[in-house]
Amino acid sequence: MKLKGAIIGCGFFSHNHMQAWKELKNIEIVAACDLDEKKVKKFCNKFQIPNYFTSINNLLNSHHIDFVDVVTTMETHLEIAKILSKRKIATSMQKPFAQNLINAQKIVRLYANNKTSLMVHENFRWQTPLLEVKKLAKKYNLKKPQYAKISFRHANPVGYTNQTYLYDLKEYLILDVGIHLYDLSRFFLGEALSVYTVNQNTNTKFKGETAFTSLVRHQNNGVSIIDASISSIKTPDRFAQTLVNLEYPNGSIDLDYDYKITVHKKGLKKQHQGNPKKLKWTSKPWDQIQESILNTHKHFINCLHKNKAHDTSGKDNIKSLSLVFASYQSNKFRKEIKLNGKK
Ligand code: NAD
Ligand code: 89Y
Repeated sequence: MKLKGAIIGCGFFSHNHMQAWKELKNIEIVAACDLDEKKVKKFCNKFQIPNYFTSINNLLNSHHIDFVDVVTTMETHLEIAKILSKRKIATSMQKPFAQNLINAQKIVRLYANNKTSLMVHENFRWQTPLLEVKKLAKKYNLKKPQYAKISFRHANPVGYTNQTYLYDLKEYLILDVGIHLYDLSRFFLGEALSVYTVNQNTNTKFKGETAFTSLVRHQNNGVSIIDASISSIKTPDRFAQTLVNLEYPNGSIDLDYDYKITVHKKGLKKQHQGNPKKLKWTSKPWDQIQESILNTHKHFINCLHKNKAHDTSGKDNIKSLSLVFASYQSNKFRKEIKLNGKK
C-alpha cells in the first residue's frame, strides 16, 4: 500500500530526508511546509513535490496525509506535536525531540492519548557500521557486554557551519550529538542507571559545551565511556564517524576509522568492513549519516505497516534524553546522577 507523507521543515538536513524518501517505492511525499515561503518553494521545485505550504494546519486541511516527517529544530516540536497528534497523524520527529524532559514527556503523552505513532528520528543506531557491529556480536556469540567506549571526536567545521543555530545554545554538544551516543550505549549495553559527566568549552564561538566525557553505569553492571569533541585535530579528519570498542567476557569488537571492524576472541582475530552503502546522493563526509536516514525511514514505515512500536519511539527516546539532562546536572553539581530519581 502506498503511503502519502508530508515534510515539515525544509532547512539544511531536510534535503537528506527527502532524498531518502525518494528511494522508497511505496512512499509519496505529497506536500512540504516551511514558515519561510521562499525556502519551501525552492525545496518543492528541487524534489518535484506538488504542494507547498507555510502553515501545517493549511496543509492538513488540504490533503489526506498518512504520516509526517518533522525536520525542524527542537524548540518547535511541542507546538507541532500538538497539531499533528490531535489529528492522529503518525509522526517521525528529528532528534533532539525536546529541549527539556518536561516537553519531551508532554509530547509523548499527546501521542499516547491520541493513540498515534511517534518515532524519534534517532539515526545513529541505524548507521551500517554500527548495525554491522551488532550483527557481528551475534555471529561470534559475544554476549553480556561489560564495557563500551563510544567516541565522536572531530574538528571539521562542516559539523556545525551548516547548523548555525548551534552557536547560541547554552547546552550544545550533549544535546546535539551526545543524544546519539547515549542512545548507542543503550543499543549495545542496555538501560542506564547513572551518569557522571565533565564538560569543556574548547571553542569560544559557542555558548555551550563543545566537548564532554561521560561515564555511564548500566543495569547489566556494564560501563560505557562516551565522549565527543569538535576540537579534536586529526589528519585526516574523519567527521562524522563514530568509533566503538565493546568488550564481552569471551571477546571484544572494535569499530575503527573507515569502518574497519575487528573481532577478537581467544586465539582468533577477524577483520570485517562496515562501509555504508553508496547511494547516488550520498557523499563524504556525511555518507554514513545520510545512508542511515534511509534505514531509519524504512524502520518508521515498516512499524506503521505492522502496527508495532518503533525501536526509538518517543517513549524509548526519553531514556536517551534522560541521560542528556542528567549529564548537564552531573557537570553542574560535579557528581554522579542517578536516573529515574533513584538514590
Ligand atoms: P534548519 O534550521 O536548517 O531547518 C529547520 C527549518 O524548519 C527552517 O527552515 C524553519 O523555517 C522550519 N520551521 C521551523 N518551525 C516550523 C514550523 N512550525 N512549520 C514549518 N516549518 C518550520 O535546521 P536543520 O539543520 O535542518 O536541523 C533540523 C533538525 O535536524 C535539528 O533538530 C537537528 O538537530 C537535526 N539534525 C539531525 C541530524 C542527524 O544526523 N540526525 C543531522 C543534522 C541535523
Ligand atoms: O546535528 C548533528 C547530528 O545530529 O549529527 C551530526 C550533526 O549534524 C552535527 O555534527
